[in-house]
Amino acid sequence: MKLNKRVVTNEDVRFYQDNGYWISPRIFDDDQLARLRQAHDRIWARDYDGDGFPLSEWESNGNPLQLRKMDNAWWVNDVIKDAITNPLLGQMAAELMDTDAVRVWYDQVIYKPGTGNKQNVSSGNVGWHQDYAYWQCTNSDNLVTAWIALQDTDLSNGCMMVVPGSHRWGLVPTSDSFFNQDLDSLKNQFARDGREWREVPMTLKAGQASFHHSLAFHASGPNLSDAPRLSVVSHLMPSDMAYENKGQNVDNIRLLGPRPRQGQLFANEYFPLLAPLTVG
Ligand SMILES: O=C(O)CCC(=O)C(=O)O
Repeated sequence: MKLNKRVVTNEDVRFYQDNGYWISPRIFDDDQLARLRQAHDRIWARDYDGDGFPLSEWESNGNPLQLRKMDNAWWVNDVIKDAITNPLLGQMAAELMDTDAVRVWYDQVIYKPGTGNKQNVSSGNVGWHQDYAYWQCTNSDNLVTAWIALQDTDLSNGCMMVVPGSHRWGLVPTSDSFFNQDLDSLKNQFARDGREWREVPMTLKAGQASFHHSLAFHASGPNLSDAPRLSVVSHLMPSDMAYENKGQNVDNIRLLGPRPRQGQLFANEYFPLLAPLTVG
C-alpha cells in the first residue's frame, strides 16, 4: 500500500487559493448515494443508530417548506459517518488546506424542500455568510467545507453560490447570517467598501462535492423543483487545529471538556481523524 499524495492538481490548489472554492470530480457512486438518501430519510424519521443524540436536532416550526438541518448527524448515523470521513474527501481537503492529516470539525445533514416552482418562497434560503463567523475559537481560519450533493444540483433546485475571492476579505462583521433568508439585503450589506461581489453557482452532479474556505461568502436560494435538495456536509480542519480563546461561545468548545485550555488540540473522539487514502 502506498499513500497517494496528489488527488488535486497544482492548478486546482491554485484555483482554490485564488477563489476560495473548488469543485471535485465525482466521489460517491450510485450505491453510496442511495445509502445516503436512505440515511437522510432515517434521520428525519429520528431513527438513529445507537443510543446517542445529535449535537442539535431540527425542530419543525410546522412549515413544510422550511430548511431542515442536523449538526453532527454522524453521532447517530453510520452511513453519514462513513461519508464525512471518506478518505478521498479527506485527501482532497488535506491538499487544499496544505496539511498532512485532517479531522472532522463537525457535519451537517441538510434538507431543502422543493417549492414546486413557487418563486416567492424563501423559507429554504440560506443567507450569505462566512462559516468562520460561527467558528471563532480556533487558532487558524484554515478550515474547508466539503458539500456533497445527493442529486444533480443547480440554480433550479437551490444550489450553493459563492463569491470568488471573498475568503481574502478577512472576517466581515455580522457575517453570521446563515439564517437570514433575504439574500438581496445581505448582498447590499456586504458588497461595499471596495469588495468585488460576483456570484458563482456551484453546480454539481450527484456524488460530486464543492469545497469552500471558511471565510468564503456563500448562500443558497429557493429550490424551485418538486423534489427536496439533499446534501451532506463535512466541515474539515487540519489535524493540528487548536483552541484559541477569541471570546466566542462556539458549541464545539464544549467537546474539549469542562475547562478548555488555550492551545488544546481539537483531537479527541468528537473530531474523527480521516484515514489516509491508500492505493495499490
Ligand atoms: O446547504 C446550503 O445551502 C448551505 C450550506 C452551508 O452554508 C455550508 O455548507 O457551509
